[in-house]
Amino acid sequence: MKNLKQRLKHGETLHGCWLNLGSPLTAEIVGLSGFDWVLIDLEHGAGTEKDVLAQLQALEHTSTSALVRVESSESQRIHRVLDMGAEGIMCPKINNPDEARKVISGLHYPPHGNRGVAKMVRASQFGVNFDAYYQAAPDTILGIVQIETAEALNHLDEIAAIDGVDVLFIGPADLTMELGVFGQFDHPMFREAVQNIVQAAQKAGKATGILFFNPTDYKRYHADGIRFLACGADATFVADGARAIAGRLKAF
Ligand code: 3PY
Repeated sequence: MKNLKQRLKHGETLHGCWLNLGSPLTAEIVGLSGFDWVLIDLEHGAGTEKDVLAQLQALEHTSTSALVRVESSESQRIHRVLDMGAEGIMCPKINNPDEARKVISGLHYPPHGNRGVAKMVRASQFGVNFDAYYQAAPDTILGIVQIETAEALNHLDEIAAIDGVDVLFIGPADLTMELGVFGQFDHPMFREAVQNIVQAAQKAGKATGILFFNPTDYKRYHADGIRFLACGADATFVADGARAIAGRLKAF
């Protein structure tokens, strides 16, 4: 089943990773590797909005759900990638409830939001299945807001309570930078922030997500109550694999 939103609602723990290279071939390889979801990254990735389409097409025949991180909460950015067929959107640096509501409004058709209606888009199989897509959209489009600023930490309950916010996703690099403890994921300030975010999400019946690069961190974050877990990126998979092989050759 590709419906991440329903899988999260049913309490599943879901594993994902980042796609930063903008490459449909890499997307396809990763999509065939057993992750529940991948995130095509337009905030820091090498690809542009134009590269999203081919990656979505490459992922179509895999069992992996395709999400997109947009660079900003501007509705037009969100509408375009949803129309291409993204199953959900992640928005970086959401500071307060007003910003979160703006993102969520961009995800949904009226009366739930301000998404423009175009029947002939790829998301609805070019209009062939528009009615079914439109009906299902409120229950299938996943809304993910990133909690990675000091300001957001003061509004966790209000952000988590917004209808349509499905996941509070921790940005560990940005959040530790904001807290003045960059990269110190054991630091008490970061650990306290993680626990407060999980608590706010759980109170509102929402999920928490995080990105990490060392698989051994999985245990701790899972024990924290985080169940939307991303480990690594296509770029780091290639870099790690290349370094490991080159190192072995040198060792002979
Ligand atoms: C962070 O670590 O800050 C992120 O947003 C993940 O890219």
